[in-house]
Amino acid sequence: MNGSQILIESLKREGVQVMFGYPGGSVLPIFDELYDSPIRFILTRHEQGAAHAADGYARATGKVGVCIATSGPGATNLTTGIATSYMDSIPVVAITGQVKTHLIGNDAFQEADITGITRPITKYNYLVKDVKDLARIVREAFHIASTGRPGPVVVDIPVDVQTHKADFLWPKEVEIRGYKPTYFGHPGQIKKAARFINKSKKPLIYAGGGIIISGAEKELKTLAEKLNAPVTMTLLGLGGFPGSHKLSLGMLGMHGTAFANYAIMNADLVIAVGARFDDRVTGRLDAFAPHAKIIHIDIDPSSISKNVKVDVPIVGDAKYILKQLLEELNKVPDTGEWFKAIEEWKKKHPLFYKEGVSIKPQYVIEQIYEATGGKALIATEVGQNQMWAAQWYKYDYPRSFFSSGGLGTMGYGFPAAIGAKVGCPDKQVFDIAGDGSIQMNIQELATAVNEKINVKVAILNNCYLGMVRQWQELFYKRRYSYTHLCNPDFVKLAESYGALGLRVSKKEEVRPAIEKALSTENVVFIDFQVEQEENVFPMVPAGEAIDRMIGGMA
Ligand SMILES: Cc1ncc(C[n+]2csc(CCOP(=O)(O)OP(=O)(O)O)c2C)c(N)n1
Ligand SMILES: [Mg+2]
Repeated sequence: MNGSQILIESLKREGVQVMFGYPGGSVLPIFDELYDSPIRFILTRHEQGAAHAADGYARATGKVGVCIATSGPGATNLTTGIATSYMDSIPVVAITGQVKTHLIGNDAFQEADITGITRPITKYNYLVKDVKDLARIVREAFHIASTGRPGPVVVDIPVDVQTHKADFLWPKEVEIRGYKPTYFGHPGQIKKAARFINKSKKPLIYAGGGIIISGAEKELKTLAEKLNAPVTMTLLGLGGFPGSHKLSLGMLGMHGTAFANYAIMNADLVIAVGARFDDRVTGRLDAFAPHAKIIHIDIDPSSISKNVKVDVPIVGDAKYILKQLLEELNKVPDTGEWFKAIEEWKKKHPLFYKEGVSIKPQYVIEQIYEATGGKALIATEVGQNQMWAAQWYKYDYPRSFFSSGGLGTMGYGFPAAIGAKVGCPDKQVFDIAGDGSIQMNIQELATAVNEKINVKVAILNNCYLGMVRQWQELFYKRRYSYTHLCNPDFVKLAESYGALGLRVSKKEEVRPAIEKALSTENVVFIDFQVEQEENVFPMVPAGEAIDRMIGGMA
């Protein structure tokens, strides 16, 4: 077989059913092989779109997402998507073409040192120098991407390697020296954690994206119910515990609920599961959770005690460790008094927005929630739209919310929604977008329409780079420096691609437009002309302790 045949055969053996990408000179042999391969190929209109679509597919299905691009500019266009997946621990294999082996280092046409460029934004990367190594490398790449703390892996394949011949040798097992993720928690540490839990009167579970990655949602729910302990989630943890459950406090952190932030600042025990104490969660570090002992369960040993010193570190997979912990727990803490305090905060400081005659963006999200019965898959862009989508839709299911948390990539949501819809064709998929962000990958309208990937895009059109404007309003004396947007006509724009465009300028049109989008067998853009200077509250100003919130209090 030649290298391209070996690649495609390897992808098939890995169970790859779909790839997203864009062709070019250095991947021509691979594309020739794809031409009559059973793998569904989705031609995006920009490589960044392909990388985000592969990421959205991975988040929605739990499988490894695959994208491909040519050398040089094709490969560099993937990098924002790769970095997005890296920051959020998403399993993606990105295949890039490379110039011929003997030209590497010669500043050849369309040469970019993509293994060098992506070293800090991949879990691992490979330059395939010999076709004999290709099958093994692909096998390893999928293994590394999907095990332990997942992440993106780049496989860079020079175009001559794609045509060189070798026998197809598929390794039975993967054996990588120095790479052995730990799955089971240390029994001594589990016992210690159980002792801390037994002594606690004000426990709080702080759940991150690791819950969803490890499929630990059932164990988490059992634990929370057994302890009668409140649960707060990070942005990436949304859906890991049902948002409508009575023990849910919603999201914590910079734009978290006031009661979640008060809870973590008053808890005597924080059980952090698959979360990494990101600065958007902790606020001022030396003031974070001052009264709490901290148990930290995480598969990545390097994230333990990285930002916050913890009392009981447990390295391993969240699902296994929660199972182990549940077996160890016999006494259940009495959390009655704790819940009284929490109920008080909930009553005093609920999530809140002021209704008016204009369309409030929060109202749009609530209506999407109601119209879909909370069963849709929701991708977001970045900015206010993202935070409102996190606050006002209740995520009851894992793998139902896709957002660029770590990198905060504008332009992520639309292609990610496309990838999610490809992975879950029977689900309604929304991208909750900002008018700024949607224009960063608007070209993917062509992909969605041509491939009949019927995602719905709800643009919260505030004519601003809203989140930046909010900071300018609050911290830069309302000097709106280059954040006002003069937008295209989104309805005409959608129509020009063959999608349905709807404009909504009155409150009473909101729900009918959502219903119309849901019943339309096409890609739909809804231009919601929302209140322009609405702010996301509550808000913890940068560098403050997370109970020092401003705004949004009823
Ligand atoms: C690629 C990229 N560039 C810049 C930023 C900085 N940024 C964060 S939010 C934001 C504004 C987003 O505007 P819009 O998409 O309209 O969303 P809104 O906040 O108005 O809902 C900007 C510029 C970013 N996150 N990503
Ligand atoms: Mg905006």
